Amino acid sequence: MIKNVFITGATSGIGAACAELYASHGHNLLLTGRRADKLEAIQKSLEDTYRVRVTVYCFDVRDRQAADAVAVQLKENNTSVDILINNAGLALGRHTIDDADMNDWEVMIDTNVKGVLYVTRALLPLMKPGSAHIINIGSVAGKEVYEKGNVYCATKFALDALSQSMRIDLLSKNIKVTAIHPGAVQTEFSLVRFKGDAKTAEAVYDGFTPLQAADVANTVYYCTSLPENVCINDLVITCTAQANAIYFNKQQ
Ligand code: NDP
Ligand code: 8X3
Repeated sequence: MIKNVFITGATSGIGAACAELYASHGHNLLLTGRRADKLEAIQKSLEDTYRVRVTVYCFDVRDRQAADAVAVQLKENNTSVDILINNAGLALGRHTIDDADMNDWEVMIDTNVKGVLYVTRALLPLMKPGSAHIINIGSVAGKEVYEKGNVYCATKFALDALSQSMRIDLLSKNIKVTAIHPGAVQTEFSLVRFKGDAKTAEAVYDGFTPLQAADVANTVYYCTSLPENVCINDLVITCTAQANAIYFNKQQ
């Protein structure tokens, strides 16, 4: 069955890899992000390659009105959402709590927590009881805190709590909720975290082979391909060289 898959943060990394994978399986895509040029390029490439329908919505998940407006548009077009992948998110900076930039805190909390809430709340009326599925991309940072991870970790702990809450609140509607918590994935994540400092960003992956975005996308796809009576609730995925948020086996 062809599904409508709504992916936030589809302009790079895990979101873009999910878009490609679902397109390759013939599903229709509803893709979001803030970079219009990237969205348009991905739309064209996926439509040309896979002959699927790709609709793009350029908006910031921190903008509640914008999320609501997308939902209104979908409703007017009679479009339901079968799979919602709450993926848009970021870390900004890596500082101790007495040294961090408080503006970075605001952006992380507004994006990683409130953004997920705004999008989920707006789209839930378009999700059919009995068949819809929400995937929340958490992090190992939402399972263990690490030094200088403070607010980023807190947002992912919050997302873990919200995933558990959503699962309970949507139980009577038979809407599946899966939280996927990746360890280090080589994407634009570190470049964003270190504000364009490519050297520091690349050094994050020194001495070990991290996950690639496609590894996470394959896992997301697997979770949404299971029989109707099966739901993976919570899943931690790391590369082989990572045990949890803190312990790595790095080669010198
Ligand atoms: P990327 O930086 O490659 O992708 C992040 C995506 O989120 C981009 O498409 C970006 O799009 C979008 N995004 C960020 N802020 C906003 C916003 N305010 N509104 C709309 N879209 C936004 O990183 P990843 O693919 O690695 O990250 C995806 C998710 O995975 C995040 O939630 C991250 O926390 C999580 N994660 C990442 C890990 C890693 O090591 N890479 C590990 C564990 C979890 P645009 O800039 O166009 O808006
Ligand atoms: C991203 C993984 O370890 O950089 O969520 O926090 S980590």
